[in-house]
Amino acid sequence: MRVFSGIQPTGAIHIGNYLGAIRQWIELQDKNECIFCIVDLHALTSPYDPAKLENSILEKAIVYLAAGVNPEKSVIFIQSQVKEHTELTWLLNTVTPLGDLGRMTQFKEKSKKFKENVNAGLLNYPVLMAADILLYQTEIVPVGEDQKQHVELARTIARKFNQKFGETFKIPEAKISETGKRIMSLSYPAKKMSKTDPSESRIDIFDSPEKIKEKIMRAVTDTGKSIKYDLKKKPGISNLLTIYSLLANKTIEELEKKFEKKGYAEFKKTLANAVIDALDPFRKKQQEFLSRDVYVKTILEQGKKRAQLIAGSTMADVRKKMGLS
Ligand code: ATP
Ligand code: LTN
Repeated sequence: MRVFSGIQPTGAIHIGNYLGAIRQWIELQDKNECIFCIVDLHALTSPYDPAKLENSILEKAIVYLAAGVNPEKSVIFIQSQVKEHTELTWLLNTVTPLGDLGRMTQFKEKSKKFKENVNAGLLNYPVLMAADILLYQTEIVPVGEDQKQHVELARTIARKFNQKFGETFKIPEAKISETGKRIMSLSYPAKKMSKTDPSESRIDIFDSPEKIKEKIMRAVTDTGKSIKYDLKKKPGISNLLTIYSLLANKTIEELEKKFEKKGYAEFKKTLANAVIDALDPFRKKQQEFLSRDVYVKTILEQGKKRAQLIAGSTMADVRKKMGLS
């Protein structure tokens, strides 16, 4: 099956991105044809520093590699280097219902978050995402829960296009991890962990052991004393239990038992050590790839060529179907 997913290059990759998306990518790459993109064009819709973008992109390629994306099996490339993404976006805009775009949760949230810059790109963001997915005749899109609505819209757009112009696109399906689909912020357990929120609210996958400890010890917990999974009454502790369980490969029940008679402080200390251990290999690999930037750039260059071949072939079909020469 063809798999496609992407992450925006601005901001550091956190354990929400890892547990919600990247972990699924690693599992899928053995048996599927995977394409993983660094979606720099999407990142332009939120405030960013142009002088830092190139470096941010390279850092993300290193995250993909350090987290286990294997360039021998999967394609890794930069969205803006394959021009078909922007070309198809325009064409898909002509079949996308405007009302659907205004109803997207991410658009509503980001319009509030970046009040001073509610640009049209923010509204059209899901059309570019649909172009990313449909260009590659994608069947599976592994993402976190927050992106489900966008994948649904990509399905709608694909269906509309196929109806109007004839069978052209495969209808993709979102793949969402049951347990890691929504890791919450350490500071506001009611909100998802996010790249664009303050650093103390998230654990980045390359955070130092000291930082991890500090952030976990400061994480907002709930009233009461027990270490129990209860999303309604104990969202903070439940989120920490989920993180622990996924990173240390232990069940929530096992953890509840282990900490039955223990307090929050001891739980957090043990959790911090578990997170540090789980992320340690990533930090080591990051160091290795940082000193091999020519190798990383070569992978991106090869990825671009492989992506271009598929994207070019889909675009030729789309242009023909739409009556463009
Ligand atoms: P922002 O919140 O600023 O938009 P982000 O942290 O969501 O950024 P993205 O690049 O938008 O980062 O997301 C990359 C992938 O990570 C997507 O598949 C998304 O669904 C997933 N993801 C993001 N945050 C979480 C989270 N808190 N829990 C689980 N998955 C997440
Ligand atoms: N919008 C996604 C990133 C993204 C993506 C994609 C994910 C852009 N294009 C295609 C899957 C498939 C986000 O996480 N914010």
